[in-house]
Amino acid sequence: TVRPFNEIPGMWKNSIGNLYTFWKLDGFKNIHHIMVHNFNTFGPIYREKIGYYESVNVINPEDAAILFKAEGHYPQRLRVEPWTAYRDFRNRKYGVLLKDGEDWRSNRVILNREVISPRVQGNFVPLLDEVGQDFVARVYKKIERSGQNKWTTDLSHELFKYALESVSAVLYGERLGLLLDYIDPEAQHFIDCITLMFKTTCPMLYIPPSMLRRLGSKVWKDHVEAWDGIFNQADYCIQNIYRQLRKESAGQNKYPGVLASLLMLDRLSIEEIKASVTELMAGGVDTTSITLLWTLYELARHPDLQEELRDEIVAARTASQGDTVQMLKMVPLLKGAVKETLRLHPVAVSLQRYITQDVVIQNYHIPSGTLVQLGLYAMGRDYRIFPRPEQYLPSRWLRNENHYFRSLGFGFGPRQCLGRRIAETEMQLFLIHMLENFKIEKQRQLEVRSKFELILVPEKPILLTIKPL
Ligand code: HEM
Ligand code: 2DC
Repeated sequence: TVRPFNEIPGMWKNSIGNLYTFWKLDGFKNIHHIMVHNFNTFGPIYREKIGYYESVNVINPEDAAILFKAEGHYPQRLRVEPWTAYRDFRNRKYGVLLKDGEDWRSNRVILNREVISPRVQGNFVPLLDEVGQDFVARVYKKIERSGQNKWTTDLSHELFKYALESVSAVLYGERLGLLLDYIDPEAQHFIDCITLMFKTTCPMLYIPPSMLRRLGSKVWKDHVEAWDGIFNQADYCIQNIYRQLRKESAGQNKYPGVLASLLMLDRLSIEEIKASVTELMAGGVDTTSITLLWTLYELARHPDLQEELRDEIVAARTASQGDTVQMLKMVPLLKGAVKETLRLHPVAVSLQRYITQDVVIQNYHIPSGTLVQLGLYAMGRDYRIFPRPEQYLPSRWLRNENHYFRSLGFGFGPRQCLGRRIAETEMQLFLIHMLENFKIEKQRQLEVRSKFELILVPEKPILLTIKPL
């Protein structure tokens, strides 16, 4: 017999008390470890309430399947209140990230065509390939300047620039030039604003932004400043393309980028295009750069694997005879490496949906309308789901294994990551170019853990040494 909702284990009765304990445990930074702890305490399902935010948490792939089957026609995630509060405050439109219902769906369908459909992948490859080559050239220069035939550094700043250069190339069809010696202060400011925006979101997940705003709190002010910086820079880039497009009657054969394609398609209003392109630009920086940093960190810890990947890449390069799109179809282990990185170091601590029908999970009844979260970080490290979870093994993701609802780093279904194709292509090309040219090593260093800054990021800097092959 199915047990009632109110019998689900967990600490869901005293939400303010929980918020206080959470605070004392430095829970804002440790939400992923707290979730692991909760699954260990309560089992594969638990209910919780922290501040104003209540949810049921699950960890098993089979339960993820039930959750996504109940997501309905207009899948809805946890609303990130500070993000919508900013837009309401400044009177700006929501983009696809924040829209819901039919409004979300009609926008998403149009964006899918230009951003994630296989049709456009071929357009992105040459643009992103060029950025990858420029990154390699920049690393050679740094190595040369060091005079030691190697370069030891915290690569994160370079990776942020690489990611912004990549996503901008795809969105605007032209290069910003961030990988040159001169650092554009505007671009650097944009990058800093994204980091600040994520960081200041965290406390406001649990304390309503409207309240913090009335109290004139610093975190709300910083949050507004961060989004202002993001929108100003994106507006500037968008205006540029818009003006160009009106001058030169577009045409030619050159791919003009996502923004120009959307403008010419003329199915979304300019304000809607701006809103979603801004989200794409902001969403395309920390996500891919940090995933690449974690991947390099894992490769540095596994020299043999590095060699194996290099062999795969060399073989694919030869077999594809200069056709890069073709080449990307011949590197399954490399793709496995990115999946393996996202298993151990996911960007999103959880995936969530408000379910639109009653379901039964772990023999508990869960009513329609409940926010159900899949603990992505906890799932990736559970030995019942991934044997020897502590080992970095890209070969887990090769064909013969069971992947049923296990590869969820980009989410699932029609509401999954819109930037997924861009991110995957950008990361694959980066790793290909790096492995073709360099060996990655690391300092003697302890394990680096994750901390939660809305997305999960390394708790401390990762120092890598890059040597020419
Ligand atoms: C949504 C992960 C890169 C833009 C999401 C979601 C996840 C995610 C988990 C929520 C999906 C769901 O609820 O099912 C990642 C990871 C990335 C990455 C792991 C890289 C390693 C990017 C990039 C962009 C982007 C490069 C922009 C170019 C977005 C947008 C959404 C989203 C706009 C919201 C889509 C919607 O609500 O319809 N991402 N992302 N992401 N991501 Fe990404
Ligand atoms: C954060 O409890 C923890 O891809 C919350 O590119 C639940 C939650 C809800 C939505 C998630 C968020 C978490 C992490 C960051 C995500 C976001 C949806 C999209 C966003 C996963 C798990 C992200 C990073 C987007 C951000 C685009 C933005 C900068 C315009």
